Amino acid sequence: MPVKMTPRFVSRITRDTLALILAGGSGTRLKGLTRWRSKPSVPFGGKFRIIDFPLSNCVNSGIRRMGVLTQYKSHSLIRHLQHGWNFFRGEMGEFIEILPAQQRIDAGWYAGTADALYQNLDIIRLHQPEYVLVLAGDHIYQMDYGPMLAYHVEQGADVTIGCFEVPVETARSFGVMGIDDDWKVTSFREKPADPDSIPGRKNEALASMGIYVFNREFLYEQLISDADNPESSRDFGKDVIPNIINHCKVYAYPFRDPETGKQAYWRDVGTIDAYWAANMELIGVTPELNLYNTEWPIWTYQAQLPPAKFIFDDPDRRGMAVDSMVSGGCIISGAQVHHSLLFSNVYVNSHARVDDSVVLPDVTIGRRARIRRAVIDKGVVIPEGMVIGEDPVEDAKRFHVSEGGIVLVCPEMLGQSLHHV
Ligand code: ADQ
Ligand code: ADP
Repeated sequence: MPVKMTPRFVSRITRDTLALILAGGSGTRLKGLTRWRSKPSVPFGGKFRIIDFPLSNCVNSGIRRMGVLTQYKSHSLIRHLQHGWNFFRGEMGEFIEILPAQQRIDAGWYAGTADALYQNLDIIRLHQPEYVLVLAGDHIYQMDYGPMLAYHVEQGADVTIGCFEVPVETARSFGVMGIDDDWKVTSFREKPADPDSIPGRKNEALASMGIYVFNREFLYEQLISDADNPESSRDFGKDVIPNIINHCKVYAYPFRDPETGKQAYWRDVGTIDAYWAANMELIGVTPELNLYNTEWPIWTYQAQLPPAKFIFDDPDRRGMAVDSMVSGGCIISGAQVHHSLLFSNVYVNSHARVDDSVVLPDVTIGRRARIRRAVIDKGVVIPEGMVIGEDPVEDAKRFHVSEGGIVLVCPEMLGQSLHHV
């Protein structure tokens, strides 16, 4: 006889959930960092990639059935998933499936986020989930999805949207919602030019995190009706969600830190400035994003590497890193690293100096080079004596210089081609 479940039986709810991670967007504002890879596979935080955050959130929340929808430049992402995310046990009903755009329905690629799901509707149906959790693959945050799913069930919602408060002046880059006293969503506008504020809090607006819990049948119906609508651009934020607000039960779920009850850490590292700043924040004494929280580990792939090494064999060649994070496999040989984040396998040679920079894996920094306020892409070899970050006019001739003055250095900008590691 089937056991009757109460809505509070969260483990049952997470087990009955299929998470679909949207990882197909192009992320063009990250410039050279997304020339050859999708935004979810951009390295972040010294040893992770951005997609590790939503995937780890799923695993840590007890959701072990996942699909990753890929499209744009997915080679690096797929390789990362194969290397690092292949620990699921099929015989226990766990899996991570890669769902590339593959023209299953017609000759088109994924037109928008809703179309990405629509084109995989038969596969989603086969898994028979009770709930579908739609996530973006390109945000940095640590979130237990269990309480959001339980809230969705308790409200009797058709769909629940994760949300947080933002200053009104930044709200136009989000979906902005209005709610009633019960958190039922009464309006939704995607990236409005004139965002509405929260009643009684004129400087704040309620922004969508772009994450949604859907009841299975409700999702199927909406995807099919969206596909039948010739006016639709086939996107959740632009089309599906605004079209259902008036006649369906759509609830907002505020993402809060479970310990403080305050707004939790959430970042969209969509620009070079935001990317640099979010990485640099981690170096601080008590960053908001706690990568050292053993209760919420971020899983990833990393090759077995020896410890970071600091060579200090001569008073004139003092190898050191201060106020910095340095990953495995790095060698700081007679060089100075200050207030910087070094990913794995970075070699900094004698008399070089690195300040306020984010250095991705497998970079070599030549002797006497000086680097300031830069993001150095994976595999770059900085020639001996090169100076970066001291003269914006010179830097702009060779590299990309962001609005905030951060210099992005990619292999091609130095005439170097890719090397695989
Ligand atoms: P955006 O982030 O602007 O807004 P979008 O560019 O569609 O929305 O990206 C959402 C996610 O879907 C990203 O992870 C992206 O990689 C992926 N994606 C985009 N196009 C895709 C496609 N064709 N196939 C597969 N994956 C695709 C959304 C919401 C807003 C909300 C913000 C929060 O629409 O309402 O406020 O997220 O950041
Ligand atoms: P990642 O670790 O993110 O995969 P890589 O530096 O290894 O970073 O390369 C990212 C992706 O870009 C890979 O799919 C790689 O094959 C591709 N790539 C990088 N540079 C080039 C290039 N010059 N020509 C063709 N493909 C490239």
